[in-house]
Amino acid sequence: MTSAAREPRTDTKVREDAASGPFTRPWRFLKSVPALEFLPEAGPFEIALAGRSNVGKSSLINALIRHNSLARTSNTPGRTQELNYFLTDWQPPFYLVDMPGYGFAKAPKEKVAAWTSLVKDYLRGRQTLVRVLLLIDARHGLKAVDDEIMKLLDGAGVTFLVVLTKADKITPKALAHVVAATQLALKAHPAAFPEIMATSSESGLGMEALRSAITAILAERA
Ligand SMILES: Nc1nc2c(ncn2[C@@H]2O[C@H](COP(=O)(O)OP(=O)(O)OP(=O)(O)O)[C@@H](O)[C@H]2O)c(=O)[nH]1
Ligand SMILES: [Mg+2]
Repeated sequence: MTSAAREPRTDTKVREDAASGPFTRPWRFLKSVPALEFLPEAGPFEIALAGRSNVGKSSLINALIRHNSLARTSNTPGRTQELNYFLTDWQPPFYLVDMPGYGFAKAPKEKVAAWTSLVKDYLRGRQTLVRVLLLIDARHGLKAVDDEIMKLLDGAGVTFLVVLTKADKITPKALAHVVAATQLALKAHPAAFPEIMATSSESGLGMEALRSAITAILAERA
């Protein structure tokens, strides 16, 4: 998918305090979107977090924005069941979008099918979606369901950055191994950034680098 919304913008300027980044600003929850018809009016850039259920999407949002609980998290896969929009007062304006997970979840089959369709339709069709952070559990690496989503993103022309999560749960050696294996697999995906990020929402590993990467995405479009 191509759209003017993904081109650099000329109508907004980066704030003068750009060095501090949007993640030092106060964030708030905007709305929950259970179906595409409830999406907010397209305008601000959107950066969405995708990944298997329980991979740590909501936790990563909280870690990025330095908030304990703005995005709801749980031990049970299937916690987030709608597209949840978060925003701050940054220029250019943008939304972080927390998404339901794909793959196994502890929820009724029909519900899982509905939110999986919602996720796929959103990823394929949202014009203002400028980047997907594709979260992969560092303990498990890429799975077949991730491949399916990566192919969808390749087909839609939506660039994605792979972010390994829960890096605190494995040894540095195992982490290096999964980083190398993942980077190799990404060569088959034209929409993937070749570099990936290793993070932990628990320890804060990689969080500043990810904040900078997101700030850079916005600066490119300012
Ligand atoms: N040790 C560790 N645990 C984490 C980390 N990130 C998330 N978790 C835990 O993993 C579980 C799932 O986290 P969530 O953030 O709810 O995951 P999610 O991807 O939003 O899950 P769904 O909304 O169900 O798809 C929770 O028990 C978190 O505390 C991390 O970096 N390290
Ligand atoms: Mg969640």
